[in-house]
Amino acid sequence: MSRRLRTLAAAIGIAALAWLLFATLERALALAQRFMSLPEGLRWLIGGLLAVVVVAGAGSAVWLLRPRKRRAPVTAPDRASLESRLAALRDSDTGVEELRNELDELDRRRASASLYLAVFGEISTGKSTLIAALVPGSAPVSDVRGGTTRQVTHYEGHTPAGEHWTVADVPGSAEAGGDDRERVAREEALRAHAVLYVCAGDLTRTQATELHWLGDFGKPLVLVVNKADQWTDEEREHLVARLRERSEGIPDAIVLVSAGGEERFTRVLADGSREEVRRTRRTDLGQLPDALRRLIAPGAVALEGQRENAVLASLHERTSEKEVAWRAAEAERIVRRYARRAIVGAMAAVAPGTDLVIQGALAAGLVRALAGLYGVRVTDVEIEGLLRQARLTLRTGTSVVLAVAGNALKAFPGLGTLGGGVLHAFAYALIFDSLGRALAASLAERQALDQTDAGARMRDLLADAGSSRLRQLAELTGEALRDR
Ligand SMILES: Nc1nc2c(ncn2[C@@H]2O[C@H](COP(=O)(O)OP(=O)(O)OP(=O)(O)O)[C@@H](O)[C@H]2O)c(=O)[nH]1
Ligand SMILES: [Mg+2]
Repeated sequence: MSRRLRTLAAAIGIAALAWLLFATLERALALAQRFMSLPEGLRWLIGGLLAVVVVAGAGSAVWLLRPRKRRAPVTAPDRASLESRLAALRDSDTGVEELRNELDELDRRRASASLYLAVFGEISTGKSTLIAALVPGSAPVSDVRGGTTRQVTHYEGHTPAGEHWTVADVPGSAEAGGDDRERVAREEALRAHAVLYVCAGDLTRTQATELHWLGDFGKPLVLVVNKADQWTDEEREHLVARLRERSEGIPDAIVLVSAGGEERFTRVLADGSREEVRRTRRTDLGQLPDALRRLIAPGAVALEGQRENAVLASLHERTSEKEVAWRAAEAERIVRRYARRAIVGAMAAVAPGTDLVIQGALAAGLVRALAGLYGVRVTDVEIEGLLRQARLTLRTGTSVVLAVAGNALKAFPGLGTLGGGVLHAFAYALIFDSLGRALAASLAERQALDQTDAGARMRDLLADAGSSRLRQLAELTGEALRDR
């Protein structure tokens, strides 16, 4: 179009716009005049309705346009407290070496001053193919369907801005039976300064959860939608709009790419023979290099604090899991030790036929040992209160306990050969085991000595005739009596 024609078109456009504005103004004035001539009641009613519509419209606009704030990253404990917790666990031999190694890796990466990028996402979304395009010269990726990448592989190269970086290819998540590999992938994502989260279409619920999880750790990330070659322009636009809504502002950018890769198919030739054909797809990284440049612009040193925070927060969770497991195992050992003493005590002190009475000093020792394990302070008065309640429970539950013990004796006839009093010995094993387990569970959950809660749990356990538990108690009783 020539310049004169363009000027003419612009002039016509401006005139049409002015005319439209004038017509709208005239119409509004006419409406206002008609409005003023209405009876006063009707004027108030229409005015009120208009006000409601305007306020609702403005409210919706504000809500839709509100800035999406990134959630505050999870808080991490300070390094010293984490180290002392790991040191305390080390004696317990519960595989804490792996956690210590994580701290060493944290230091190693900081010292290397290299920027780490993790390419993370579900299986077969094209992560390895994308890395081959991002880090030219990296080892070629095999082209098998699903579960190709089994471990973390690092590729060294240069960022779009020319700085040194290390890109991690990790196993895909959501693979059937691939929980361990998924854990490895997640840990690597947390170790990186920034993450590319790769998907190949709309986010599934699991992918959305994964993305939120990364967001919670405050990871700088780009959502990469791969295999864009499969969609029309309209579908791509629609997809990006939908992803923008579903990802709730977590990614720093959303970009569409075609990582490329190879496709294979079988061609039938004119003579009826078949031929395997391999074809390389075209790589189109679109806006990804720009988005990446912005993502890692602060550099490894500036992003280090955030990275360290994510690793320490994850270590805190993993350490807590180990502590819980270690305490549970330790509680089990304590309960077993006291149940054993109760069995021996029962044989020495209880004449067959007498009521079951909790052996006070022993039970108090059990409560103190368990409270100490869970770091809960208990007074003598509290212990006495708990034992009083346990005795009351027993007074009404003696027949239940003896019935359970009687059944156990029948089920494990070997116990009968150990002589008289075995019924009572077994009953005490059951009582101490129930009291100990009830208290340990209550302390673990409430971090306090809650008489009512522990009492209720104990009642349930006393009546619990589950065969594996009874078998363990029968074995303990037999062992304790033989070793006497
Ligand atoms: N259509 C299309 N297919 C692609 C594209 N990029 C990768 N693929 C194909 O997707 C499949 C999986 O690619 P990979 O790179 O192995 O995927 P991955 O995410 O590393 O897979 P895992 O390691 O198993 O998690 C392969 O068949 C690739 O050829 C793309 O841009 N378009
Ligand atoms: Mg892979």
